[in-house]
Amino acid sequence: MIGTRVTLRLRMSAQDAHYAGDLVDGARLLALFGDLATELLIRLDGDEGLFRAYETIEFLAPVFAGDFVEATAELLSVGNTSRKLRFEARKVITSARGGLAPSAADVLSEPIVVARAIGTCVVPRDLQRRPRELYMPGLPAGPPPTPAAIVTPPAGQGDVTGDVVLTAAIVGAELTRAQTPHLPLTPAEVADEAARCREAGAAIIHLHVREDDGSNTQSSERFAEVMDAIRRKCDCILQPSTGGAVGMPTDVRAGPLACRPEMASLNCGTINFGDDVFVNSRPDIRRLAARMREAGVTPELECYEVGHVEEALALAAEGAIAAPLHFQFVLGVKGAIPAREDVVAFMRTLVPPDATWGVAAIGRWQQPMTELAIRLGGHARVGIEDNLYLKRGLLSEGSAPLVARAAEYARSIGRLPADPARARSILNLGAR
Ligand code: KMH
Ligand code: ZN
Repeated sequence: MIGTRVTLRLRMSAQDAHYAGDLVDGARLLALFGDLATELLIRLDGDEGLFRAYETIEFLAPVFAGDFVEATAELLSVGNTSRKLRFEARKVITSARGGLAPSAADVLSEPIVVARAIGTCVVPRDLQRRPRELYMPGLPAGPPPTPAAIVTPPAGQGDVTGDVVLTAAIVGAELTRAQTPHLPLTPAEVADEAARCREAGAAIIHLHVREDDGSNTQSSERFAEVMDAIRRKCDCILQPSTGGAVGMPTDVRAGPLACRPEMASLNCGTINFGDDVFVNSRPDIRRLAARMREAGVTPELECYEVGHVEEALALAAEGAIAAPLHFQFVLGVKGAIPAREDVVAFMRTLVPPDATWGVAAIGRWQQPMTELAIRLGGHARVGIEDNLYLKRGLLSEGSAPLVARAAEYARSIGRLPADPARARSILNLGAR
């Protein structure tokens, strides 16, 4: 099964120390990765397989004799004979230094990542001893499927090999040209940027609009103007914001619903938003949900906290919104839930089996959380609304490079970026 993990934990002995100062050599960690790959392949294929190549190897911190190292391997994708794996080794106990007894050691409260790698192993077809459906549930029994069959099974929550819906958040409401010269403002600029993002792999444009001077507006006329300009350039699903900018009244925020877009964001609770408060009272959420229902708009349920998922489920139980639900876990807003792997792992357990979910993470967490969501079978939103930088110190030239990176990652683990038609089917747009 994609996502399967195996773990080894062992103590580095004096025999493992190779360099001065009891330093363990990197090859020792690669031997651990090799053992992990072997175990994973045996579990999947009943065969040890062969290691073919490492794509990346990073040595990130020193390991000494006496350290306890925990190493994991995770299955990223499965081809006809190839199995792509991600490895990570963490130091969990370290021998104490600096004048203490030689037998002193400390348990690390935060494990230290000492090495990471991605590699591919091969199990020849005639040596594969497990039926393919064991690790590709949902695929018919029989001969191993072609790569095309692996990447296009029917959509669904557990569909980790299905297409991924990428959303581009290209304007936002809280950022300015002073922060990035790549913020599109005019209808023509926004439309060009939407088309670039579609080209890069986005199916949905999450949309805020501005006046030409950069000020925020939720005017339905301005939304209509920008949406028309986008539609002339590309076929993306348009998802206007009903969050607007911090401090806007709810009725103002509802402005774009007059344009009857296919989707719109519906914010599911109040949070501290940096030093501001982003207010979404329960009555206001219901008012916006009712307006969306009247206009035939599918809400994307923006959840910045665990309790927001519960609120969305309550809305569904009341009949204010219709299943199947589509959740966006917005992670890393200062004052709300952090962007962490265990948060995603937990939040996805809260959504109903027929729901879809994605992750939108703020700032430097955008890339790792996007990749995590893609690995876990979710969808993802990227773009300069949430993150200005391609990497530390390097502004992204608009949102398209961020989309392209997410799309490339998805393809690298066997998931294809959905085009808008496929995204409509995955998200059941128009079926509510
Ligand atoms: N501008 C943020 C306060 C949304 O688009 O629905 C809210 C926001 C959420 O951007
Ligand atoms: Zn927004």
